[in-house]
Amino acid sequence: MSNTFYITTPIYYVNDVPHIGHAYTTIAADVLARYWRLRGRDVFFLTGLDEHGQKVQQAAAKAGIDPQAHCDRLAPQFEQLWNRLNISNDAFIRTTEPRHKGVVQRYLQELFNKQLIYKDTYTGWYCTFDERFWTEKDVTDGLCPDCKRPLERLSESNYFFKMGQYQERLIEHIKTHKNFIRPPSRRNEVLGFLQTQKLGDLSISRPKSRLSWGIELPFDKDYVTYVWFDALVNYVSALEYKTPQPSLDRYWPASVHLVGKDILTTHAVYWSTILMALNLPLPETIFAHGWWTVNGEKMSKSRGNVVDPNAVVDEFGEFGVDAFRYFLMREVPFGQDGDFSREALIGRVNSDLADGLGNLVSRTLTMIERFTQGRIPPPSDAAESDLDAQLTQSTGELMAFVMDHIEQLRFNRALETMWELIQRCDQYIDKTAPWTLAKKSEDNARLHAVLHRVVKALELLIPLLYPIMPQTAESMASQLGLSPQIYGRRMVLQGLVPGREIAKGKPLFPRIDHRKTQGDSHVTDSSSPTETLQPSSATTQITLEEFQKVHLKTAKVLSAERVPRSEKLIKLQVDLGGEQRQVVAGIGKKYTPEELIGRTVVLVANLKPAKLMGVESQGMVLAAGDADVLEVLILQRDVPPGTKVK
Ligand code: ME8
Repeated sequence: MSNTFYITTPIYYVNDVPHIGHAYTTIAADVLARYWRLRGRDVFFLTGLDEHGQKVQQAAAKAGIDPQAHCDRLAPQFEQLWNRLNISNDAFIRTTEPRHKGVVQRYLQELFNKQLIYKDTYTGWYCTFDERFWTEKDVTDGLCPDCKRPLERLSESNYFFKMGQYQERLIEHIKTHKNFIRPPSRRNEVLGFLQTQKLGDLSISRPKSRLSWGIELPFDKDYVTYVWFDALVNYVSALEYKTPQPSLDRYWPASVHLVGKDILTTHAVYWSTILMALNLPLPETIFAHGWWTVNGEKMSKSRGNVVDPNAVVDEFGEFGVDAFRYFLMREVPFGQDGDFSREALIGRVNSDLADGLGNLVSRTLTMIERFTQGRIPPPSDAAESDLDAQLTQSTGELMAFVMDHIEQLRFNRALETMWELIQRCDQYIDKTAPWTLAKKSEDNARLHAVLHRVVKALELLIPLLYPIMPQTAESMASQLGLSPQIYGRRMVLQGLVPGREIAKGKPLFPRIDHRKTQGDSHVTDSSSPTETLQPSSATTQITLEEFQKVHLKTAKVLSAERVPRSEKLIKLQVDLGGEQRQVVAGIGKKYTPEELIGRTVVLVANLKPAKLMGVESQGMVLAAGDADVLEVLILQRDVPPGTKVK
């Protein structure tokens, strides 16, 4: 594997107000950049702005200013937001920079010289808003299929790039490079389109009479280049002047172009064929992620529901940045669509961050303060108990899974797995009961060993948490006396030194009061979330015999679909080990059918069959939560279907 890692985000339209969609792609890119830096790769992380085109020209005219001044006025809102969200990009490109323009012109000239660009007259339906022509078959009632605005019939001479001639080569490339377009559903989509439709040539110019705000064609002064040709070239032009030389050799081809699903075709088809024409290698991966809605609705200026990340961070105070980063990476599988709501964010902050991670760190620190004079206790030479061995083993195994998940862009599963370790640490503490050991002076060595082991597990967790929640990881490390140092966007821990003082500080995440209305301060008590040192005792006790009446078994989900007309119910076909069952589960608000397929869940196998909305259910899937499902119990690793759970 090459030791470089070049990651890009789309360059966003300067005209837009930055919102959670832009933040999503940029945070995901940041996670990968931070992760690979920690793993020792030579990372280059690029983001930036797309500043040419009709919309910018129109907006500048409306504001009565020069387009360049208009861009200069707007660009800082993106740069400031990335700073605020702790984005560790190595460079920020703007397509109005003279050196970028020079590279675009050089490439245009090269293609023109190779006769891969020709002039032709085209007549078609044109959408001024989307700045594009539509073919006859796309258009109904003279309206733009995309924005539904009226189209104009336009005839004009333009320059065309011979994109069509690369069709077969592109199909072959996609077929032979399984990671080129991801996730696989998107790859199939692009392949399907390329295999059934003839790929036409691409108009890469606009007459200045219609649009002057663009890069002039080097071979015809009456034209500027099409904004997408200009924009896509940023991925290589930046390597010519934003990094130390020789950087094209060093970083190209890109490791990952992260994009939203809206711009997959421009990347997978336009960009790939342009690169072929320029004799440059294609990127290793183009990953198209899903789309965020807000409270179930499409986000748009006209609906007035565009979520400004600054406002989210402002509302949640000093821990807002990491809560926001956590939420976006945890809430939906990368590649699928997601829905943003304040309630969902608060739910995650409370259950995962305050009660989960925050509580574990806080109870560990409190025990070290109380039982070992605030100093990291030494490990023990004594033989490990089964409990110890289990924690050590699962820490190692789980962390290997986390790395694999991050490398495969399964950010939500990486976090799920980290939270499994948090849970195992909690269980280890509950079972070893340090508060009982502390009462008996002869158990001092055991007490020390137990607390040491918990800190050791956290020490391994911190670097993996760091790419997603850099501030939290740093604060955890400082509080646990691990002396984090930041070296050029990488965090290095000094390691676990017995005897070193811890520095218990403020809780990592306070609980938020759901009931308060937006705009209030939502922090219930910034000094202390509900810290649970000892597990709470159960209210109603049952005997083992009573419990054994319930048959719990693992079941592999073979297929899943929504029950029609129900928001909540999902119908699953599961393999119970030689037996197939149909189960209806009320988990549809939290899960999509796709993300359940192939997962191993836990089933109450001897529950009387019942009908839910007329659909028979032969069992019950276990899930955490009360009225609302928070999380289905999914096994981290596959075990044979039908295995007993006890
Ligand atoms: O398309 N959910 O810029 P753009 C998820 N300039 N991601 C979203 C989103 C949403 N609701 N809304 C936006 C352009 N995004 C071109 C790109 S690249 C050479 C040129 C993210 O400002 C997502 O990454 O419209 C999407 O692809 C991108 O913003 C579009 O940004």
